[in-house]
Amino acid sequence: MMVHVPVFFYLGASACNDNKIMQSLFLEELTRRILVFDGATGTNLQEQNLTSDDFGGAELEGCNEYLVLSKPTAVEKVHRDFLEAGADIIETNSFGSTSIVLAEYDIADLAYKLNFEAAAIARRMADAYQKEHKPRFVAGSMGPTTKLPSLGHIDFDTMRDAYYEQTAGLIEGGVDLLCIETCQDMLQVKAALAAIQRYFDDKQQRIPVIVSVTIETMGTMLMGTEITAAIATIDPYDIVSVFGMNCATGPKEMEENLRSICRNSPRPVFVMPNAGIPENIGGHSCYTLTPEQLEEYMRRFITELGVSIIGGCCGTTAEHISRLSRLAGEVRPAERDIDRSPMVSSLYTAIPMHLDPPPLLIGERCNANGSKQFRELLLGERYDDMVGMAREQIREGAHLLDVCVAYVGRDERRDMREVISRFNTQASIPLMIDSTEIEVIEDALKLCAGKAIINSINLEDGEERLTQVLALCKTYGAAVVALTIDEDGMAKTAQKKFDIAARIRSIATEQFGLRDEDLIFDTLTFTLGSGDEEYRRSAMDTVEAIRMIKTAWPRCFTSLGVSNVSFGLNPHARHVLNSVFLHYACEAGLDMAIVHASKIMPLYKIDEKGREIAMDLIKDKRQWKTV
Ligand code: THG
Repeated sequence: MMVHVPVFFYLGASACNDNKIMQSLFLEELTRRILVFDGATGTNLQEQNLTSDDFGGAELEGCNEYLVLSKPTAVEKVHRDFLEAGADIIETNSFGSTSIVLAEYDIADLAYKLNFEAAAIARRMADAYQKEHKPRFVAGSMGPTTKLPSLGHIDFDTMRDAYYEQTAGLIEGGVDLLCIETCQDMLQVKAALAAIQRYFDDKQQRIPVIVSVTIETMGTMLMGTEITAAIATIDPYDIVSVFGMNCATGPKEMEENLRSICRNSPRPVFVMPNAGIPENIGGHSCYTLTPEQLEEYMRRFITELGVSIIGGCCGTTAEHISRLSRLAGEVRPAERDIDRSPMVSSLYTAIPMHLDPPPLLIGERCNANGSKQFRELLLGERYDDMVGMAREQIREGAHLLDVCVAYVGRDERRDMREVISRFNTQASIPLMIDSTEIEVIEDALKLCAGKAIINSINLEDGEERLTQVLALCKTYGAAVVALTIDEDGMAKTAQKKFDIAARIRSIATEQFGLRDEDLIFDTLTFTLGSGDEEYRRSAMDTVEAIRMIKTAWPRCFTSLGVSNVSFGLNPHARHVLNSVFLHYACEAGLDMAIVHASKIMPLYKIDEKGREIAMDLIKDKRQWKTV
């Protein structure tokens, strides 16, 4: 879907409905002009030829973050040079100031203090250069740490808590915004965002947040994440005001991915390239991109792609920033054509939630209740072989995987962790977490680097459990399947299904700030295979409710567990009925379906007789009985 949106629309129309963030002077300035970040901190500290004493002793040598205590004048000089060059925003010298990184120097306990001091120094410097027509801002730098949670180097909670401490130090030290930068692993970004959200909730305040990912020369993030997957993963987080990329390469190598960001991310776009890819000159690695060259790339990025925040990463000097500052005064960003199609993502790739033609196929076989093979692997704790089943479903055409490990007598939390930690890196497609247990769902979300879907919520036991899961959607940036079940049980009529959907939608959007596109309604698929009188008309009600939901809220999604419809029939009849039912539901607006992908047949492959019998069954044509 193409929507023509002027570049600053996202801010003007309120990126979120929180007044405080709209009062941010930084975001206001961004609607008026191109803003310029500073250049490299690390390389410009190195230029000063600091001694072991400057670092506070041999054991701390190389720990740039400690300089805010041991040699603050060195940090001030970097800030001053960039402010003199015209930078609107300076970044705190706190890239590695989480307890995770500082532990390598045995100073993990100084994390809060180092962040606070880094912020305070930058604040003082920025304030000294503050002018009414040129406000200066301080961005709190939050680096990726040295650990990759998707590879199991660190668990989510430990990482989140370390980022929380960094957030507290930076904000209490006086930063205007936070910059989660040089991101390598989207699970790391989620941990940082969970920390920041928690801090905002605890203190009832918020400041703008930038997320900036690093795309390596191979064209993906270090963990293999494509740019569209990173965009999809960030999309649900309304605390993120700006999205972009920095580091690893020069501007030339960034162009294609930057184009994707400008096209697919609704937020203002940020770019901070290195001064080229370092070249080995006389045994030293040198950054060789000149200020003029950087300026020319940036001019195009602004005027052709619509980038609105620029700066420099490794190897960029005050001279580079001076050029960019002058450029910013001369140009306006291009208007962007933003494609706002909602996506889900794995660690690696993104896929639209509405395929054209539909449906999005959700593999049903990684379900301990839905597959004997999967259940037996689970009982044997053959977790790696379960990955094999996931991969088989991908080969068979699944776009997404439903994962259910609930089995009586087993520890579902442990099984879910074992399975999701593997699927996250070893299955390439997005995941649907199929569980009714809040702890199981949360454990799974802490291991999913992409934007996942929770399966499912309903109102069977009232609103309490439902609201707990909706809160998880916000914290972990997930979409959710909502079943049309309420306190009276499973809705049978189309109207009742629609009414329950409406009730869930209003709770999700009004109380939790979810968007229509985060909601996937499942209007319940009962079996027609048993001949049970009560359910003879059920398929029509299910499909009619899909139509009503899609008509009322076109941005909401719909899904069905299609194979339920044919329980009790022989395998061939099941495949025919499932396929015909799926086709029929898609005509009414069904977006996705949980299926055995390889067993779904296109209608033309089903003989006419089979199609007719199946349709008669679906439409409850009584004459079918006598055929
Ligand atoms: N809605 C939502 N989630 C769901 C369902 C739904 N999750 C579970 C289920 N329904 C969808 N998944 C399946 C999985 C397998 C089968 C049916 C639905 C199935 N399995 C074969 C059987 O039981 O005969 C077993 C095949 C085997 O053992 O290999 O039919 O409706 N939101």
